Amino acid sequence: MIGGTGNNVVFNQSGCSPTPSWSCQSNYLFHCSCNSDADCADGLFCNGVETCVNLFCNEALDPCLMQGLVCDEANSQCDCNDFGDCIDNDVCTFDSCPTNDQCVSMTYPHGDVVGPNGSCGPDGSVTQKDVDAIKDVVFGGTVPAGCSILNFDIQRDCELCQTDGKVTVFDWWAAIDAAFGSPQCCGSGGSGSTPPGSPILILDPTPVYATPGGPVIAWIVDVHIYGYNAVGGYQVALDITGAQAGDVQVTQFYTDDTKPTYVFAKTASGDRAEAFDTPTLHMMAAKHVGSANMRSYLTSIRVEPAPGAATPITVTVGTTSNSIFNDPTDECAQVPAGDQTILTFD
Ligand SMILES: [Ca+2]
Ligand SMILES: [Ca+2]
Ligand SMILES: [Ca+2]
Repeated sequence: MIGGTGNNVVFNQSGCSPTPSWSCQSNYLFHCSCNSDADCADGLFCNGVETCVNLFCNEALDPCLMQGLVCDEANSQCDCNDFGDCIDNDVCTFDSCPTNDQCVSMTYPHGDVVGPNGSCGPDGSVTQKDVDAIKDVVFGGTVPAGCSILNFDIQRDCELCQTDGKVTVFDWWAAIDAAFGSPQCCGSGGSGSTPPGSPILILDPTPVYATPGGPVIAWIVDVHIYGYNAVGGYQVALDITGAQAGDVQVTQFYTDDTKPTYVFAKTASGDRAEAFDTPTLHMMAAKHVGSANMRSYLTSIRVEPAPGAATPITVTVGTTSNSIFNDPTDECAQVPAGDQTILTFD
């Protein structure tokens, strides 16, 4: 507090007690002394609470800075800028900044993130609109105007009822559970107790020929699951290695739910499945509502050379550790990367 607006702030040695301390600035000897924190206080909220340390006043910091909020001197409070400033990591409250002033955290039905027209914020019930809004974010879309993406983080991967700072299929699945009357969090549901087992994934490739006996122009790779007690939802993630970048492409990523071994074959109503396919991530996610029916087939990809790529080409398709399963009570297991299959194009 060099400058002396507080109490008992002096600029000469006589004010120092018990021992004078000096500093040299611009050819003058200054001593700014204090005996208590109160001597240093300047009455302003937004530059923090000054303290007296070793007879010198220490400036403090903006009290709102660490919280990412904006200091409001007139009201001696920290104000929010947007909904993201207000996220409290409690999945049972919807956090907002309605007037760019104080954060508001309101209890809501778990997963109720949008209104009937898809606008940001709870409307009192979890419907398909809420499910779709979260799903859109999971698969690369944007949140409704005003919302923070973290408003859609309503569950932790593989663990119920906590946030984890990201919006994944688990958040989407939680909204489906809530919309279909089985909310898993916030007093209206509970965590599962079924051990998830130790699932493994098996890749089953089938060649596609240009003509009978002709060259292989594509491969269909089916993905099967074994060793899991009951599937409530799954996310299968694959990677392709071994070719020059761009030499092969995934031309289809789908689930053939007419296969008799399809994991949800017997009670298909209520299924939700989405493919998420980018140059670096090939992922299928599905969620089943209702009783589980353990079968083995999950999903398929079709892989073929990119137009103009020189053949022959050999690549490896493998499962990655981003593959995750949960059972009907949302107990879940991450599947270690495992099976690989080698594909050759003539
Ligand atoms: Ca919250
Ligand atoms: Ca809603
Ligand atoms: Ca999450």
